Amino acid sequence: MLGRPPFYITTPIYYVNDSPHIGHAYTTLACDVMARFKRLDGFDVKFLTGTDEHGQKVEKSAQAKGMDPQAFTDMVSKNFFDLAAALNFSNDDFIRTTEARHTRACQKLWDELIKRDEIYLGSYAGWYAVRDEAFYGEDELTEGADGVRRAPSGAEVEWVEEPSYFFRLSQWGDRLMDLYESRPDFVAPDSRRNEVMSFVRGGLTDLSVSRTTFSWGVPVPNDDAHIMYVWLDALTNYITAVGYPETETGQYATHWPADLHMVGKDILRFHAVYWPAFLMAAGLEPPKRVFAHGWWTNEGQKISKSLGNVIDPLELVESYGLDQVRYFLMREVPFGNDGDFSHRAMVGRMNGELANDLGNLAQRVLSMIGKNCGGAVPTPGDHSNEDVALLGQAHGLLGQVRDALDRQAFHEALEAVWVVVRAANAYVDHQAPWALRKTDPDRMATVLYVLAETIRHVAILMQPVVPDSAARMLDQLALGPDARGFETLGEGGALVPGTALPKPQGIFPRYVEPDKEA
Ligand code: ME8
Repeated sequence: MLGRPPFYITTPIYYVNDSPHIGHAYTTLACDVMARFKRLDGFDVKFLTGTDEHGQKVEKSAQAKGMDPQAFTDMVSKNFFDLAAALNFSNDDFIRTTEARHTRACQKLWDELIKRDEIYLGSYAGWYAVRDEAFYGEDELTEGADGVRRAPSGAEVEWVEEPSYFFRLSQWGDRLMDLYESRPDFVAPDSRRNEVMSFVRGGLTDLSVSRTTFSWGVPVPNDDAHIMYVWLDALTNYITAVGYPETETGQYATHWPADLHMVGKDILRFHAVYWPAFLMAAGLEPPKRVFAHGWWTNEGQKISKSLGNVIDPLELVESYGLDQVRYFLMREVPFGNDGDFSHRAMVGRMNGELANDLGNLAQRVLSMIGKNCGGAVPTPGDHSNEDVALLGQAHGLLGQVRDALDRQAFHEALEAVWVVVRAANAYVDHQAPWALRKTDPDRMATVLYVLAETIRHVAILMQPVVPDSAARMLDQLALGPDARGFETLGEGGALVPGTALPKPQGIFPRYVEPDKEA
């Protein structure tokens, strides 16, 4: 196929039982950074997010509000939709599982599984946790002092007995193990891959895939008494959005299998075990990769509604600034590990790295150019070894960032950029262009040119993480929309001496504690 290679990335679709919080923002942000990077790197990206609107949990939340489930889901789904705009997410599609396109896809997948004898009618008697929308075996439960039985996630379980269709999951263990073994990148990070493999190795039982005791879901074709189990419904969103059941044409043909399903560690089993089994059973390709990231705590405490410490991403943006929050979330913890949100850590990164390291560098260099080079890109002379070394580091960045992001190592990508930012700061101090102004103005011009080129590389590569701020840095270098893609990195897109530059302005403000403000 000629043209741009496809890249399809998805977030989980979020339950509409509650408002979006930092965890939801985090997963979608990670996908946004990937999507923006891949677009700049020449890929034909499809970036999907959306809301999971069926099931008992959502039905109960609607009842608690005294609302009709559809009206309730319309209301809550909008909060997730609006979050995408507020956090500058660049998703190309927003799917809602109550849409007609999705019902059609689910029912078609169901028919296919029935046709292939992968689903049969039986009856279920066992434990169910509404909060997780998951079935649990007796051996997985614990009973607290209060006599309440709980799933490993802490969710309360209830006994359920009802007629149910089952998916023959027990038949898929060997083929799933083959998938994990033949494609070591299928589940990441490695520690999670090991968990999934030991779960499957432990033996799989058939999975209940329909419910009869409530009605808020996709109807099972040809059996009105049943609605589909919400996870079968929800997982199908990933193929609905590329046009399933049409598989020969359209986005399914170009973009399936998905390159990356990004999920939190809580829902890995559904994505790395059930989902590939459903797909393979229907004769469809499993996704290429599932990455399970860690969970955030708030000032060291588990985030929960009952503790009242849920972090609202919009409030964070209000307090610290959008790009500052985006940078912090991607930089603070090795992606995959759990992370702790604290005001101290947030301000540390914001002031130390964005305001001091990068903001000051750009401000110093651009104001020196403004004052001493007639406000235009200076004309460089011969390069010294130090110039060549710094430019070499800047030119090498794309390869490093690409390699890190292909592994979803966002923190490593940012660290690679910061190695260059710190080198540029050391170079300014060492070259002291302010002193050269009188003694050797030609050398000053070369030094400032090398620095401006370095800043150009940093700004272009920071676009996926801090899109607005990077755009302002590129504006200050008078680089138009066509001069911001990765094809301009390196010498080919080098700044043209003599180009007039606008008056520089600070990009990353320092955080000042409200009580210390003048
Ligand atoms: O599970 N830290 O939806 P959900 C980091 N509808 N991420 C967190 C988090 C935290 N403290 N809390 C939540 C569902 N998340 C299903 C998904 S997909 C076919 C169906 C993030 O609203 C993380 O990505 O409970 C987690 O997997 C997701 O929110 C769960 O969102």
